[in-house]
Amino acid sequence: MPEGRIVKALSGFYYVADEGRIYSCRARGLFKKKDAKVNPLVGDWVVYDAINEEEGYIMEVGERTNELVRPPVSNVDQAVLVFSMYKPMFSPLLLDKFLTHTERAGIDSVIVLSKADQVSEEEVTEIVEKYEAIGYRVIPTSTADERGVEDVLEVLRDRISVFAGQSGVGKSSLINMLFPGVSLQTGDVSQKLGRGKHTTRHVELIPLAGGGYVADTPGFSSLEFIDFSELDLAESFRDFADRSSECKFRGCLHVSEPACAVQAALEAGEISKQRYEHYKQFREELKEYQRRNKPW
Ligand SMILES: Nc1nc2c(ncn2[C@@H]2O[C@H](COP(=O)(O)OP(=O)(O)O)[C@@H](O)[C@H]2O)c(=O)[nH]1
Ligand SMILES: [Mg+2]
Ligand SMILES: [Zn+2]
Repeated sequence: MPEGRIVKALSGFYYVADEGRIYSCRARGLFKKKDAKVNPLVGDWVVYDAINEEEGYIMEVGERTNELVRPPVSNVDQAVLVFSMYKPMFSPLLLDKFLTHTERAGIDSVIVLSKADQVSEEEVTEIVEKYEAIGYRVIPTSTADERGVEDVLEVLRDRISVFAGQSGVGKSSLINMLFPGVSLQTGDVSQKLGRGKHTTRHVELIPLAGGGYVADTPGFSSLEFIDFSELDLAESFRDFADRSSECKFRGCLHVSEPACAVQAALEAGEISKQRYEHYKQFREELKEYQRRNKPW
């Protein structure tokens, strides 16, 4: 039986893309996966049974590499984190926070520095070098001179991407510059209207001319440390995780443990003091979240 990818889900139909065709499929109830029951999600690879050239049934849902709740989409290859250099000002704290969430979700990140035309070259370079040293791709862009277009198109190619970033950073402008005629839903607006938070948002994967898909709804709108343990948080800092195997204690949280490779790297100036400060701040937020949400 053929395999395809769910690119849209609406009113009980799953739209499966396969070799340039879209089949509107029904699912035969829920699928058993080990002991839990799973519903098909946009992004899923599925085995389907076509009854004609337009319709079919989903027979099987493939293993997922990851799964987001808002928007409900699976198998995301990367988050494109859009951060503007100006209005709103670049916030390393917020970027580090987004990165903890993408790492926790098991999704790679590409950092786009938008509105690069508004600041000096030095300011841009400093951020590029800092985050590339940790292992993230960083692309400065500007709609004023179409800077970065080729680089962003290249990283989007053949992958499933979800855009993320505060309201006003230039997500819609960027999408318009990259793909004239394609629109990104304003998740921002529906949240202001009080929707979006509790309802399952509709999401659609938009196929890109060069191959790959972009989710039409921005992701990572909630940045609370839900579903994080203290160790999860430590592991969500790539620069720490790279060194933690050299810490004396397994499960080291890099705070006051002896023979900690992360604290040593911090002393040696190999880990950014600012990143470490953010880590400690997020630990407090995480503990506060856990206190507020105790089940007793
Ligand atoms: N100077 C400059 N302004 C930009 C750039 N990208 C977006 N903007 C402006 O920033 C504002 C917010 O952009 P928008 O795309 O709506 O942001 P979104 O809320 O993230 O979708 C708009 O006024 C845009 O014109 C850029 O590269 N350079
Ligand atoms: Mg927008
Ligand atoms: Zn350690």
